[in-house]
Amino acid sequence: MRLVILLSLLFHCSPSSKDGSDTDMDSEPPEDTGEPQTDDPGDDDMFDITGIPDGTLSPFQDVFSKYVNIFGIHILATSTVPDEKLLHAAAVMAEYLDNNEDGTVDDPAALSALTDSYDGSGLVMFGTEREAENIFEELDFDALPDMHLQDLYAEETLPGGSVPGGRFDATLEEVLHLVQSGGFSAVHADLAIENDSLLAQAMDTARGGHFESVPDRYPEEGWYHYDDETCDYECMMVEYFYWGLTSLLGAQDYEGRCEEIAHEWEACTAEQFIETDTALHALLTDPQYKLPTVIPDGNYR
Ligand SMILES: [Ca+2]
Ligand SMILES: [Ca+2]
Repeated sequence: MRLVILLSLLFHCSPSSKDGSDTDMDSEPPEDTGEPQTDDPGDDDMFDITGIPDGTLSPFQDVFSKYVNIFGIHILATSTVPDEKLLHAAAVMAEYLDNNEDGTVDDPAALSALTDSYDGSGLVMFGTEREAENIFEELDFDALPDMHLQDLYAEETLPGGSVPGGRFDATLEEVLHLVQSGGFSAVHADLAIENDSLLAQAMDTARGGHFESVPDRYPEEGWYHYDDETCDYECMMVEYFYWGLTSLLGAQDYEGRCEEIAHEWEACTAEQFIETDTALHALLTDPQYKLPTVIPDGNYR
């Protein structure tokens, strides 16, 4: 499983560094033609694909050609990404943020953290990982805005959902990484991606100890034992949150999947998760965090 939480090359780790030149909303939808702005996400316009808007995102115009704006979060895609897959990612984004699909983002503070920190947040979509690598080689990173970004590839984006006995729809993972790391964990101290937060404590239990880096051997008693050496402690926390929430919501519970992921995560059905990881389960279901309770299905409103 790929481990990129954020495009580390693009992601700057300094605290919120919004340069003050933007007002909160001015980098928003490209076609703000004076029509009533789409506060109503049921408005079809929310899923209109346009070109990359001028303004903050201009430096991306050489690379990406398709754009959707979901509640202020940018989704940019290269020309090789099929529209259907871009729209699937957009719907999943909308569903994670407005999980009860009533048209209002469930946790406005989390959304604000995503849109107002740095130069905003975005999902960057490429046709393939190969394409992304080729583009990164050419990119002038210094010219890009200081954004919180997550990548997703069309080759792993499955609008029809995960395939029993086959591939997992990575949209559910990568979009969650963005929304959690820049949103949920940014505004709720218990979920913070830091040592000793309740999320960190739960993870230490799940791994069978506190490991700043991947141990030679994980203790037998753990159920989360990711072994990617490039994934540091913070990265491990983002993956852990993803495993927990998607397991709780049933996304990992299909033919062949538990076996496929067992080397990394052993609590793959909701039942197993609730029984095994009581600390994370308590966190994920605490109503004060307003976390998603239904796995996105790619259909928003
Ligand atoms: Ca809502
Ligand atoms: Ca839905």
